[in-house]
Amino acid sequence: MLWTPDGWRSDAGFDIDDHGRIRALDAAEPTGSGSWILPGVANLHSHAFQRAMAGLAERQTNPEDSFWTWRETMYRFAARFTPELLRAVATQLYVEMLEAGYTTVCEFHYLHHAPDGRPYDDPAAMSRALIAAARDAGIRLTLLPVLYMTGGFDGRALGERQRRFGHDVDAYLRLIDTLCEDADPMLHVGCALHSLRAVPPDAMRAVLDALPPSMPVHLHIAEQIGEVQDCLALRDARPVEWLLANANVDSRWTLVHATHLTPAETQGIARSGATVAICPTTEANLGDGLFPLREYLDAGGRWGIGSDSHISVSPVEELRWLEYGQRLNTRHRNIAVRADSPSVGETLLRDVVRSARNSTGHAIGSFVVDDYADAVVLDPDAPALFGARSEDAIDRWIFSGNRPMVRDVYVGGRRVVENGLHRQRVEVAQRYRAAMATLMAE
Ligand code: NGQ
Ligand code: ZN
Repeated sequence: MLWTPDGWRSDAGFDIDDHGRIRALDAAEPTGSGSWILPGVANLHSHAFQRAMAGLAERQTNPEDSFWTWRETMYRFAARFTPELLRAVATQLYVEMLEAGYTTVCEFHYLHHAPDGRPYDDPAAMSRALIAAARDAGIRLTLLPVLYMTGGFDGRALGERQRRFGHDVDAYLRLIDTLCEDADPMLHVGCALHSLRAVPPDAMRAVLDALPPSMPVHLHIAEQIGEVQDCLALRDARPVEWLLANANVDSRWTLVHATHLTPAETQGIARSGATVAICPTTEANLGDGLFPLREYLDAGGRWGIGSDSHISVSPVEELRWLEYGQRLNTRHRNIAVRADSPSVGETLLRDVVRSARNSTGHAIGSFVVDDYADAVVLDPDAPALFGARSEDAIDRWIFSGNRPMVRDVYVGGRRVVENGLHRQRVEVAQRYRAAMATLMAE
């Protein structure tokens, strides 16, 4: 059974071309084998290196521990990475993503230079480590090199630990140009502005004017109350309010952590056609706050999910906690539904697949002709799926138990996960173990 934009189809299978794009759905290989086949999920937000510090920031450092003290711990850890270590950690992460059902990742990459801030001999060395990791794992990549220029809204210089993130506009555009030369069906290059506090307005305009108008643009927008207050103090507007007034925000934009919104901002994002990247497990872990999901859905807004700091690598957990956060907050059940879509799981997954193309720049998302055949096959032998019917299969996947139900994963028609296991998981984990020994030794 194939989950298409028209619902489940038992008569369909893929006919794909040499690049792994769907040529027809009326299909060579029938898929009616009792398996539930879903589109692969796009992970809209990742900082790959943070996978290696999952579980290492859960000890109190200060009675006032917050996002900002977590960030200090994260910066200390970030300082240890070389291109080789980044490649080993990212490959492990991408293998885990594929096993969980993510088939594309947007890598929001700001660890560009050596720890003292000097560019590597190859200024793209860290980006190339991520590209190599994605290729080794077989995941589709949207690489988003990040522009990071200032340490706050007041334009202060980067702190010592932030130096390896920095570029001026020209060097940044050169990096994008260099990376675009490597683009292929598995690699799309986009633009990321770290946040309004890290990119001055004139630099933002210069970069957006210089880049191709179709290129995806991602940025962290309003994760913390503190940054909303700073933005109000220095730009006389809240972050989303400022962005909507000062940039041509449209469907090429992805706003990450649009957590703190007024009703007018919620409406404004929805009207703009931008995508919000919600990262429920990281936002919970960092104590950010809750995205106003119901209001945003009512306004017709687009959104997708990201695993961000990778304290969890599972689309199931992101979607489950997105819904549960709303239930806890409103003391009601079944929040993410629509009049014509009473299943929470289906409503969530339908929105996620709909945002994939704009946000990643890849022809992906749904099982339709011309999209890549990126697919997740659920395991018909998983007890949680016994007796499943088309109307409850997706709800069972998202809301039932903790045993992974992903059996096989295909990227561009190529099987990379078989019986729940990535083909290279053993070798990749060995390299990760060695990398972790080095990272923990320092
Ligand atoms: C990041 N992470 O860039 O890794 C950020 C923290 C910041 C999240 N926002 C750093 N979750 O925003 O300054
Ligand atoms: Zn982030």
